[in-house]
Amino acid sequence: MHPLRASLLACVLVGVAVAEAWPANARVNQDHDGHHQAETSLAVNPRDPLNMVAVFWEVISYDPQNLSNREKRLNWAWTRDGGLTWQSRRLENGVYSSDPSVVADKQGNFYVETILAPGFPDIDVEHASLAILKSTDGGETFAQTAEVGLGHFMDKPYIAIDPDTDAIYLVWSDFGEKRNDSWIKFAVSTDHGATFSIPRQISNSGSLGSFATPAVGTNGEIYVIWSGWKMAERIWLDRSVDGGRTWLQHDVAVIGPSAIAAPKGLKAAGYGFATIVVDRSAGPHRGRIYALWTTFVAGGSNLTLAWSDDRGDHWSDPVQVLDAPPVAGGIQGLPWVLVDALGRVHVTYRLGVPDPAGRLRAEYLTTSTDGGMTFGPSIRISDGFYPQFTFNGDYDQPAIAGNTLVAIWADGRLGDNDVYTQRVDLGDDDGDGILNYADN
Ligand SMILES: [Ca+2]
Ligand SMILES: [Ca+2]
Ligand SMILES: [Ca+2]
Repeated sequence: MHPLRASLLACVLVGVAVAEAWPANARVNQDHDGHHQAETSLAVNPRDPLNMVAVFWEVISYDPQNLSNREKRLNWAWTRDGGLTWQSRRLENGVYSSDPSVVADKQGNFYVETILAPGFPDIDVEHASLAILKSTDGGETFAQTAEVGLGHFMDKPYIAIDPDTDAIYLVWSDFGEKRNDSWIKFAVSTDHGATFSIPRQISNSGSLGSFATPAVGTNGEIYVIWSGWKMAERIWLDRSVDGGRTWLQHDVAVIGPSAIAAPKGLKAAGYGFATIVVDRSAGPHRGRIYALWTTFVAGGSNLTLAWSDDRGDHWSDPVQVLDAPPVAGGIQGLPWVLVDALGRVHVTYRLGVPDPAGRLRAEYLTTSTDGGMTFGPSIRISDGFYPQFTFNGDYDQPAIAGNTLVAIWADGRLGDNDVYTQRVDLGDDDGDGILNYADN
C-alpha cells in the first residue's frame, strides 16, 4: 500500500475509534505541578447550561511525617462548552482554604464558599472564617463578598441556593470554644451574597454532628441533613419553612441509632457524609426528599438511600442502592444524589477496588426510574480504574444541565490526583427505563 494511503487509513480508523469511545473524561484542573486536587463541587449557569463552574482544593504542600498537615488552596475552573474544555485558577491569597462548594443564581452569577484558616496548621481562630466569593463573569474571576462565622473554629461548610428566590443558604460545623462539640450552624443571604444573617445554631445537644448539606424544597422549605457523632450515630434532618428564621426543635432521625459497630478510629460511627435533594420536577414524585449516605459495615460499605413524602417528618425504610458492588470487593463511597427534570434519581459514587499495588478507584453512575425503590445497572463513567493518592476528599458533587448529567471526581491517572468530568446523556431512546449510557 502507498505510505500516504496507509497513514490516511490509520487516521480514519483512529478517528472512528475516538468518536465511539465512551466514556471520554475531560480534565478540569490545568496545573502541571504534580499537586493533588480533590473534593469537588459543580454548578451550572441556569441562563447558559454550557457555562459551569467547578471548585475543589489543591494540596500545595504537606508534611510527609504527618499527612493530615496538608496546606490547601481553593481552586476553581470554568467551562463555556458544557464541560468539554476547562480553564482553572487557584485562590492566590496566601491563606489555607478548603472544603469548597458552589452554586449559581438566576442571573448566572456563581457563589463559592470556602474555609479560610490563616496560620494553618496553627490556625489563627480569631481570623478564621467562611468566605463567600462571587463571580459575575461565568467563573473566570471571583471576588470575596462576605465572611461568615468569623472567629470560630469551623469545618465542613456547604452552600445551597433557592432557584426561585436566589436566597443563599450556608451551613457548617462549629466546634465551640473547647473544640470538642460540633454544632450545626446556618446563615442566609438575601442580597446576592453581599451580607449574611448572624449565624444561628440549628442542631441541639442531642444532635451533634458534621458534614451538613442543605437543599431547598418546592415551596422554599430549607432542609439540612448531617451525620451524627458522639454516641448519636444517626443521620439527622432539620427543616425551616420560614426562610431560616425558625427550625425544628427536635431534629428528625432519618435513620438510627446504628446497630453497626463503628470501624476503628471512625468517630461518626457507622454513617458517612449524607447528601440530600428534593424532586423539583413535574414527575410523579414531585416534592419527595431523597437522602443518601454511606453505611459502613464490617469489611466494607453500602450506599443507603431513604425518602420522605411529608417534608421530612417520616422516612422510608432504607434502600441499599447496590445489590452488590460492580466489582467484587469494591468499597463504595463519596456518593451524591440528584433528580433530573423527569424525576429520575441519579447516584454517582466512587468504587475503591483492591489492587496488589494499593487501591484503585473508578467513578460510577446508577439511576432509579421508580422513585428510588430500585436502581438500574451501575455504569463506570471514569475511563478506567486509577490510583488515588493520600486523600480523595469528602465529597464529589455532580450537576444536571437539561438532559445531561455532568459527573465530577478526582483520580491519579497521570501520576497525581487531578479532577475529571464526564457528560452523560440522560436519554432513554427505547423507553425501557434504562438510560442509553447503560443500554449501550
Ligand atoms: Ca433543629
Ligand atoms: Ca494534580
Ligand atoms: Ca433504554
